[in-house]
Order: sequence, then C-alpha cells, then structure tokens
Amino acid sequence: TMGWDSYYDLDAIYAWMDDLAKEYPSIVTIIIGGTTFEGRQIKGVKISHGTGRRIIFLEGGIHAREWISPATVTYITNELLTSDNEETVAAARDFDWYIFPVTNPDGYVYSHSTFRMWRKNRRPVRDTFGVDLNRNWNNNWLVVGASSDETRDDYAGHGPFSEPETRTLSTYLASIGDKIDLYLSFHSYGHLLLLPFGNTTEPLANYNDSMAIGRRAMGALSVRFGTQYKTGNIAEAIYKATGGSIDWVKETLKVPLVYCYELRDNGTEGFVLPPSEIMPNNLEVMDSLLDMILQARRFG
Ligand code: 0X9
Ligand code: ZN
Repeated sequence: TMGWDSYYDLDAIYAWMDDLAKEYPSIVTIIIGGTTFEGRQIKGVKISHGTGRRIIFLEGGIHAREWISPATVTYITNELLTSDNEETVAAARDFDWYIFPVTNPDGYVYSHSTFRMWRKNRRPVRDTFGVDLNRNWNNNWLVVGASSDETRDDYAGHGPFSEPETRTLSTYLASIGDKIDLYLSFHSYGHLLLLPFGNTTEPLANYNDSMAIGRRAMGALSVRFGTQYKTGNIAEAIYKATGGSIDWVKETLKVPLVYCYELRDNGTEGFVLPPSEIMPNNLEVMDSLLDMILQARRFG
C-alpha cells in the first residue's frame, strides 16, 4: 500500500496501481501509454464510471528528480477513488481520468538508485546519457531554451520525438486527443501555474479564459496554507523553452485547457523537497484542481 509521508520508488508506485485495478475492477483499468528505452512500461490508470465522458489527463514525472510530481499525481488518483468529498466524487464520476504518474520511468529509477538529481531519460547518447523529455516534443523543437549538447540537462535529442518515451506517449495521446478537456503536466519547483507557449509571450487563442481559470484555481490553492502560485505563460513566468509536452498538446491536439504546475517549493529545498511537505502540497493542489474542474466543465 501507499502513503504520502514519504516518496515511493517506481516498483512501489506500479504495484500500487495494479492493486487499484484489482480493488476497483469496474472503475479502474491499467493503461499502457508507451515504453521506455530500457524496456519499462509507461503505466497509467484509467478511472471511468461509464461511457461517453470527456477526459482529464494527468502527466507526472517527466523529469526524474522532481519526486513531488508522482507523489502529487498518485495522491490525486487516490482521492478520486476514496474521497467522500462531494466535489471530488463528482469530478471522479463526470470525467474519464487518464493518469500517468511517471512518464520517465527509466530516469525515475535512476534518480532513486544512483543519482538523486537526474532529470533526463536514460538513453545512451554519444559519450553520455539522456535526453530531456520535456524538450523532445514536436512543437518548435530546439527553437529556444533547449540544447543540442548531449551533456546538458536540457538536451533536446537528435530530432523531435527521437525518444521512445515521447514517441509512444504522444501516439497514445493522439489516439484520445479529441476527447481531452484538461491536460495537466506536473513539475517542480517554483509555485507556478504555466500555460502555453514556451517560445512566445504572444497569447494563445483562449489566453484570457486560461489565465482567469488558472488564477482562480491558484486562489483556491492559496486558501489552505497561504501558498502563493503565480499564473502565466511559460515564456513570461519562467523562461523561454520549447519542445515541452504542453505546447504540443495545445497546438497539435487542440486541447482547450492545458497547464503545467511547478509544485513546491519555492527554492528552499528545491527538487529535494522534504517528505513532510508532500501532504501539504497534495492538499493545496487538490483544492486547486477541484476549482479548475468546476470551471473546465464550461468547455465540455
Ligand atoms: O524547464 C522545464 O521543462 C520546466 N521547468 S523544470 O524546472 N520543472 O524543468 C518548465 C516547463 C515549461 N513548459 C514548456 N516549456 N512547455
Ligand atoms: Zn520539470
């Protein structure tokens, strides 16, 4: 079983997901979003209470060292299945949830076993290892804030979708893309809610709606512990960077609402967020998600 007072490795997370499918056989299905270089599955759960529902897609752990991301995504999953909060029950019931807590399994394993600060995947490239999976998507690939140097942490790969992880996951996404209402990518750290695009501060088509919904959701996030998230376009709120998942999802799949969370903290501990902060983080993010869903319903 799982808790949220410490971080869990890939085997524990995957075993817990398998257990969910056994415990809730009529609601939870194991889905495979793709495969990694080292041959692991990109494992997900689908939570569905019936047919014909629009999709909410959660993408966690694309950066290996951002352990709070899988911890958040697994917590949301657990809430959707076990909470008796009225809004949570409605959110679980009214959408099909496609949830992938760890979209960079090889990197996550390596971060647990060998080098805590690993970020990329683990494919051998020239004399070193790893491509930044959040620079490898086929949208403005290698245009800005990404590197062609294999040794760098933001190495974009030898071409768009050169990596098995992004290639397979994007193919999977394309197969359900027209049904997705809300796509959330979870990173750390920085207390930010980012919206596309990473190359330009030119507003996206529904910029005003996206900003208003995001800001209100971050208001909801702040109520419990006072944590202040800033909402904004990637290029203006953090830095210019292209080839990220949310830009591709927005541009290619035309998903109406797309955000990237930069979770706790704001730099004190950074990627090595103390386990004592997992639950406070999870609770405030859940508050924001429920508010976001109330608003996302308008897009259905
Ligand atoms: O640089 C990133 O990929 C993200 N920040 S992190 O510190 N977690 O690495 C920001 C991602 C912004 N999104 C896109 N560029 N699409
Ligand atoms: Zn990240």
